[in-house]
Amino acid sequence: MSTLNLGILAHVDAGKTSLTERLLHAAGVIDEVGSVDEGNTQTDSLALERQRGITIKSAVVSFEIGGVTVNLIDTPGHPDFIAEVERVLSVLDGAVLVVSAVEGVQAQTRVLMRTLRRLRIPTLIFVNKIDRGGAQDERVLRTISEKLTPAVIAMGSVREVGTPRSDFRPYGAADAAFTARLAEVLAEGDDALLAAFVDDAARMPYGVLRKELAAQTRRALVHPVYFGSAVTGAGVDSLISGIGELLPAIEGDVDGPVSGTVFKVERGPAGEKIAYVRMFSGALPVREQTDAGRVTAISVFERGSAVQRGQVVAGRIAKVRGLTDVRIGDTIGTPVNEAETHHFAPPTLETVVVPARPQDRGALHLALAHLAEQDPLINVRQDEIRREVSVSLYGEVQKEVIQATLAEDFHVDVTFRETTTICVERLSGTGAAVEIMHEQGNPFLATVGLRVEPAPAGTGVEFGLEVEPGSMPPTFFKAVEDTVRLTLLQGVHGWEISDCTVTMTHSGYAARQSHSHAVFDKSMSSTAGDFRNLTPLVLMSALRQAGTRVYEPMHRFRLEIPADAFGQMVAALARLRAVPQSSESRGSAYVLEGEIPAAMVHGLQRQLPALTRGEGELECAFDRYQPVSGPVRSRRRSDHNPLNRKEYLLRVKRRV
Ligand SMILES: Nc1nc2c(ncn2[C@@H]2O[C@H](COP(=O)(O)OP(=O)(O)OP(=O)(O)O)[C@@H](O)[C@H]2O)c(=O)[nH]1
Ligand SMILES: [Mg+2]
Repeated sequence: MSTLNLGILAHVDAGKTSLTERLLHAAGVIDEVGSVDEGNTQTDSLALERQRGITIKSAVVSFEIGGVTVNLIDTPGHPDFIAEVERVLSVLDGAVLVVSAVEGVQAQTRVLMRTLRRLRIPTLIFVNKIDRGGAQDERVLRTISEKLTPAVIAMGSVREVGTPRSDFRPYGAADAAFTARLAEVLAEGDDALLAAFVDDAARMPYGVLRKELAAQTRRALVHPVYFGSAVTGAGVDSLISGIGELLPAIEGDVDGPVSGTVFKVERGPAGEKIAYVRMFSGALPVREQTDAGRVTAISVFERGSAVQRGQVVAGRIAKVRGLTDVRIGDTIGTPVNEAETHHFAPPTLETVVVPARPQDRGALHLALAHLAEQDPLINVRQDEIRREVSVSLYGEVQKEVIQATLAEDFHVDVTFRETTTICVERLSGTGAAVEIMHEQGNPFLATVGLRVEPAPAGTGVEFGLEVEPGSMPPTFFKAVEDTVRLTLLQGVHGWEISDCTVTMTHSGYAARQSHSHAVFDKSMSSTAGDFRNLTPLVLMSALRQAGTRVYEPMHRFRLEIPADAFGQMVAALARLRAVPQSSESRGSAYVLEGEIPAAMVHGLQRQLPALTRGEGELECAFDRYQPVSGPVRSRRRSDHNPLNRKEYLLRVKRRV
């Protein structure tokens, strides 16, 4: 049976979870439609989700359309939980992007659509909430084609938009304007069709156009647009037909090599690890030994929830138990594609987590380790000297969720220190340094030479050799490379250098030897430790020579405020180091767009109600990094400073 793994994505509150509920109902999986507001939906099943009425974690449910198993993944829309969306993207065959007919295209809508298009994920657009007062159909369609992509085709029209009676009527062969639009848009993506179109657009058979529409939707060249309401159910049947007709159902290669991706990890009632695996090829049976452990149980998503099975085959999604060492992003079996793993910006904030009761320190570490399994980007870090633990964050809502989860699931009450931004460091030029064994106060039995060069943003750290790979035992090279990567987590100013090329230019070691009749003598022969200790000194000196600059994260903002609040708002923005780049008056409101340092976003959120009598609306999304002007904040950890040679050598000596 073929499968379609379908993601539902949108800006927060657009109606993803409500639509998921409707789809399950229409497919006959549930008898009654649950409601987010009453906290009884299938996919918002966590207590916190039900209390807050927002989705926090991605959730999988399953239904059937015309012989195809559709695994539907409901994702969170709040930007603080974008990491959940990121992990899901690699397992999708298609997506439905939900846009609210009232709010229209929003900040996160653009971020998501940009990524879906870059990854060429076939995507239908569903304009939701047509029943609500203020809903617009034509205008939203126009902004979709202006702000998201011009390659869109409305699949029908809306009657009585903005009223509870509103409904969606799909277009057909008899709608001349629709077939003309189809021919026009599809001709853009297909030369043969273009030639036929130029010849005689009116005579193109409808069946051909419809087939071509499916073909081009599957190649993510065009995006059909549906309208409806997750609350009244209007348009939902048409959307379901569209999912069946236009998105690609996959017949997986069951006999191929075993290959799957882990996109979610959770803990079961007894604390056991459960990995959500999407299989791309082959079959994974119970009792199979994998790198992460032996599979003890498998439940495959089918008609609603997951049912116990002896194996999971290509195309399907299953909950797999027994993989004790598994982590999010892991591959089971052979890797499928070397696809990029980061589609969105990493967290830009961090905060120190403080247990309310000092005796909870141990419990806190354990709890955070569990949370990091489910959310690797929270990136738990410890400062041994200050005895502090800090986590990375996307925003204040995520912080509140972490606090509530620690209290409810782990019984650890915590507070947070002030939230600070995570900057990055980038190289300004090229630098090189070398330390030769037995020379110039190099106390280690190792020779290491390194050259560092800047690399374009987003390309990561590349480590290469300019010395013969056979010139040293592989473990020594590995020690150098591992230490290089570790050291780059804290550049000259203590911020991560995430993009650069490091080349090893010199190498040397003392071969294994000993005094006659004695055993191996560490003082005469190199060990991996010599390389681990020497590398930070060399690398830091190369980095200092190259020069580094600190960059801070910047967000794009869009503010909608009452016109009379304009003057005060502009003054407040200036205090927050925000730069408005455009302003537009819309009746009695003003729309302001521009850039603001990530550090100031929370301040703006806090001041907004007072500045606008509670009427202002703010959307923010990470945009880029910008060099910090003025003094830079250093984040160098107190217990680790290879920049200070004397102190560093003393510390290494003390440790040995
Ligand atoms: N009138 C109307 N309200 C809707 C519709 N769809 C959703 N809502 C309401 O909008 C709010 C948000 O709905 P959700 O389904 O939670 O939205 P979501 O996109 O899942 O939100 P997050 O997961 O938190 O990003 C709830 O109060 C819903 O009742 C709709 O079609 N019409
Ligand atoms: Mg939701």
